[in-house]
Parts: sequence; structure tokens; C-alpha cells
Amino acid sequence: MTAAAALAVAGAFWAAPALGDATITAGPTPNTYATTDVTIDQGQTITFQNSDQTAIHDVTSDQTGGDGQTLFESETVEPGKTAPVKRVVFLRTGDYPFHCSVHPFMKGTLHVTANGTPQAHTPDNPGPNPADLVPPDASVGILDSRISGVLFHRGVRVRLKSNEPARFKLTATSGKARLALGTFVVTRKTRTAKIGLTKKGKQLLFTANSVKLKLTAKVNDAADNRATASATRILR
Ligand SMILES: [Cu+2]
Repeated sequence: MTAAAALAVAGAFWAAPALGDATITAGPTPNTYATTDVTIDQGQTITFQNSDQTAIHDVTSDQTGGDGQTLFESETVEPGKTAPVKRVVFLRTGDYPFHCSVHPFMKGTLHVTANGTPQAHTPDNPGPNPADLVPPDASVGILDSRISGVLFHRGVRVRLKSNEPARFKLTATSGKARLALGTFVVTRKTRTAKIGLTKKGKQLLFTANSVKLKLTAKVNDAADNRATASATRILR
């Protein structure tokens, strides 16, 4: 095999970095963005590249959304590294200033054109939507009634209901002890799920004759409207 062929073979195993539709670069001049203006269409992605050999940097939106989260941001990365700028796919047409959270004097502007379509929010990636201000109508139930069943399945089986697609963050407690945890998305009105026992949960259930289990759910829809639901059941 020639050296070139060997390189080509090696190249096949060399994972190409997942680059976005546009790039924001910091450096090589220390503590500056080379990219002070960047333009994408709605729904497109951006990669942040730190080409400053002297410092760590990131991209952080000046503005926050209704949920208190930045509109977009990247991880803070070492010299020579790249990171996706998260959540830019949800942005609508407009100009969005950004800065480096480590060096707030580093500033730039992201321009989003009127072309393309922003990615739709989902319960897993929620975001405010002025057209949907109604929280999900959600309820939960505990299906297990026997401690032996929960130990056998290593989890508590539950039923989740919602009138719209929603994410359920579930915690099962007994007194102050957290016995089981899990997060699930309901897309079709109702589903069953099994929330995994914590170490504490296993210990407690192995020795208990009966446990008053309280299941609490924090629920959000795609527009990040929030609701809560709960259920209790005595396990024997
Ligand atoms: Cu910086």
C-alpha cells in the first residue's frame, strides 16, 4: 500500500467534525471574535470555533427567552476546539447580539434572514410560543401495588396522560426519600412507563412492609407551558 493510500484509509476512520451551516470564529488575535457578524437562514445551524491559542471562549446570546434560558449558546471551549451553538435553529428572522461569557467585551451579532423555516419546538426542546399559552392537562397514576413487583421490575410502573404532547419529569417519594426518578415524553394522550429505582429506593423497599408512595410530575408542553400532577398509593 502506498503512503497516500494508507492515509486515505486512515482518513476513513477520522471522524470529520460536524460543522454547521455557518461558523463563528474566535481568534487567532487573542480575545477577539474574527466573526463579529454572522448570517443564517431560519432553521440553520452554527458551529463555534476557538482558533485563539491563548484562551477559552464561547458564544452566548445577550437575550434570554421567556424561560430565563439564553436564546442560544455554545459550550466554553479550549483553543483549537469547536462546539455547536445550541438553539439557533429555533430563531426567527432578526438580529441577535452575542458575547463571550468569559470575556464580555467580545461582542458580535447573529443575523437571521427571512428565508427558511425555524425548527419547531418539542416538549424535549421547549420554547415560548405566543400562539400557545395553555398548559397541558396532565395526570399521572401509579400502576404497581406490590413492593415485590416493584423490586422484580426494578422500577415503579406508572401511567401518564396528557391532552397534548408533553414531557413528564417524575419523582416518586416516600416521606423525604426519593425512591424512583424518570423523564418521559407523552405524544399520544397516554402511555405507561417505568421509572427506575434509586439506590435509596431499593434499600427502603427491600426492608419495608408497606410504603406510602407519592408520585409527582413536573409537566411541560412544546411552548414550555407548565403543569404539575401527582398521585399516591400504598404499596404492600
Ligand atoms: Cu472569550
